[in-house]
Amino acid sequence: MKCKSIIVFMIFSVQFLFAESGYNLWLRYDRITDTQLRKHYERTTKTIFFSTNSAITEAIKKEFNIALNKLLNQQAVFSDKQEMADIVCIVNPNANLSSEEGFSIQSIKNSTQHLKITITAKKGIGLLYGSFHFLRLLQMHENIDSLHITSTPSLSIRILNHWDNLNRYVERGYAGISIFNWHTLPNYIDQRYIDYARANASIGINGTVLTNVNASAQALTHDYLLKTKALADVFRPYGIKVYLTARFSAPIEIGGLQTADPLNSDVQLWWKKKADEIYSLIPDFGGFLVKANSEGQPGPQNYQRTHADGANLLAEAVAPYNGIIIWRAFVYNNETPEDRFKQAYNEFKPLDGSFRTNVLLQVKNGPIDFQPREPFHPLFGAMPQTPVMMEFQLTQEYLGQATHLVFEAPMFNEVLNTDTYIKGTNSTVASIIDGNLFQHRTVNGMSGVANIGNDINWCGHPFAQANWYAFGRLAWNINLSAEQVAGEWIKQTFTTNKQTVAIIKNIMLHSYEAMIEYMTPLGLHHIMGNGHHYGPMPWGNTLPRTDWNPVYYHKADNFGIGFNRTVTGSNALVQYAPPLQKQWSDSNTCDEKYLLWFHHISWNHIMHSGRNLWYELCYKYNEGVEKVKQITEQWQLAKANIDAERFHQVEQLLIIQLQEAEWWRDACLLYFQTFSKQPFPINYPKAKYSLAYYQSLHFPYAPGNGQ
Ligand code: GCW
Repeated sequence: MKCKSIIVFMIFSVQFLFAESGYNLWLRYDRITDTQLRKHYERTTKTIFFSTNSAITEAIKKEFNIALNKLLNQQAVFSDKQEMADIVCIVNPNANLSSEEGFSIQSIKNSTQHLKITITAKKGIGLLYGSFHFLRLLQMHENIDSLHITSTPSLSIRILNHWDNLNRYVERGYAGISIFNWHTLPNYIDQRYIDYARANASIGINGTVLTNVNASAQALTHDYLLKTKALADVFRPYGIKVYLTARFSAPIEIGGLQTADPLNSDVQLWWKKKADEIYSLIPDFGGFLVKANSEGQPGPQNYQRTHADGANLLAEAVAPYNGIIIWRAFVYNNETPEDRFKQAYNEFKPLDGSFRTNVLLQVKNGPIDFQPREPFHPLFGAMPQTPVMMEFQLTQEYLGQATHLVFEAPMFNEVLNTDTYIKGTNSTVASIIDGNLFQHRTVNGMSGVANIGNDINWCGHPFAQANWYAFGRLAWNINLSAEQVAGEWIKQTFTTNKQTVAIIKNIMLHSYEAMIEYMTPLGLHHIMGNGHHYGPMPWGNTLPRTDWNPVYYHKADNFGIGFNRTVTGSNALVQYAPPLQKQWSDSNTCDEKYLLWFHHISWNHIMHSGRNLWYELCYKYNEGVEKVKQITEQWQLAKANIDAERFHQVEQLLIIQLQEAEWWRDACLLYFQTFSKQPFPINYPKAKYSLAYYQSLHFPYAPGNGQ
């Protein structure tokens, strides 16, 4: 009996050991089974030399240890003899690189045909990025015999925004609670903090905002700053700076002042002292991220001051320490009955030129709010004198949260590659945020609203990790294609098997368009359930504010559907450069993917396909559902080369996704049909339930919405 139970126990523990929880993300370093390749890599990585020693080089050594052990079953050996070493890591301040974070990797064969890899950087941090790059090549089973790589980041600030509250609740978080355990900090350092830093550093992320933009002043109290310092100390060897959100009313709430007026000298002094205190603990503190006068947050407008007054107040305080202020442009507390689309532009454009040089303006990719597809935000290009940062949302608040497989890199590409025409052709959004178009070459950046929580696999859906990965890689190299990023991620996360990589890549690259089609095709937007933002609710709600009501956005009536933002409507189009205005203001030349963003279109309008709008809508919604079906089938083909645990997780999630894609299609179309009054196409799949049923549905519990 005893013996039997020991055997059973052993079987379980072996299974447990080899189960793939997803915890290791893309730093999985799966053992290389191709003997020839492994032997070659082993020979090339036997000894490693470092020209310098620092906390960063220690971090690199640890990573080599982990990686070589797992990939090759080889201990990393560090040698102090450069000539003898196989991998030579050199810090050379005079290296021919345009950035202190950049690196070069060269492989050279010596006279005896022995391969030597040299990684060079101006500083330790560049070596860290170069080493991670090299390890990525090994993980992807790349040929390393003739490497001639030089790489420098496109952007200087590559930063995650955590919408994490101090009580570990994550606003719009779908992967558990916050990984930052403020209760046990500063004394308890969770291994997870180190693994988080490793993961970020491996893709070039160099900053993290630890706290929610809906901020608590408590984060700025001394006790909490000690906790932040503990995290900063863990992250520093990985090149990651910490930032906090600043609640504008903090001088009142924790400073005992009567006002937070940015022009008040006591307020100014309070922030200066706060900055002194922070920097005495964390000398490389990044700065503050601020959401002000938006969705009920306090801000300078409470004192009849401008956003620039507010931003400059904080910028002044952190300037002596080279800190920065990231001021968000996501504002819509405007009570005048103006199209919400226009508000950020209207408030911020006049302030161009009035921000201190250490202020960056952070703008969401589109003008409304992280909808499945938005045209780019017209503030990109509108403020030449201000460095404008991109804010993407990795947590899929409006993109199926953590149950839908949606790879966001195609969306990042789409937005970044769009031509704004603001300075003639080739004025892409990318060229604005990377500082090339308006010469903001020293500070520029990109933020990703993190999709990270304490779920074992960090992001909830096994594929959601890919959005974190893609964000980091694109912030490093803004020109990477979704396809390239997907390929890299799959090989490191799932398998290097060519066929399976191709299958999964195909799934990922089609997932974004599929989701748009089954949720909000042809430029529909903001028709989701209110509050939790999950599932369809085009019929609207009874909330007092019109801009919280889906019917405000789709404006369906007996004539047609869509928001008229042309000159005969809200004229939001005037915020774009003339060539785009021209193209988008004519419903015949407007890209159909944006049609209902800009036009109220007749149900009988003939689309490029030859179908009328109603039929096109039916077609698109169903096409989205069909694409999910295809994805589900394709996933089965990947089974042979994927670990059973993650295969099954995704398999189950795809079933939910398919049901919900059908839910979106049927609920939206039944509702819109009450206006179009046209039949469904012949042989169209019959809705499972009636409109009344969908309308009476008590929405399933969805996380991320509430304290
Ligand atoms: O999309 C909305 C979210 C809010 C969020 C806000 C913002 C942090 O629903 O939860 O608040 O955007 O970006 O500030």
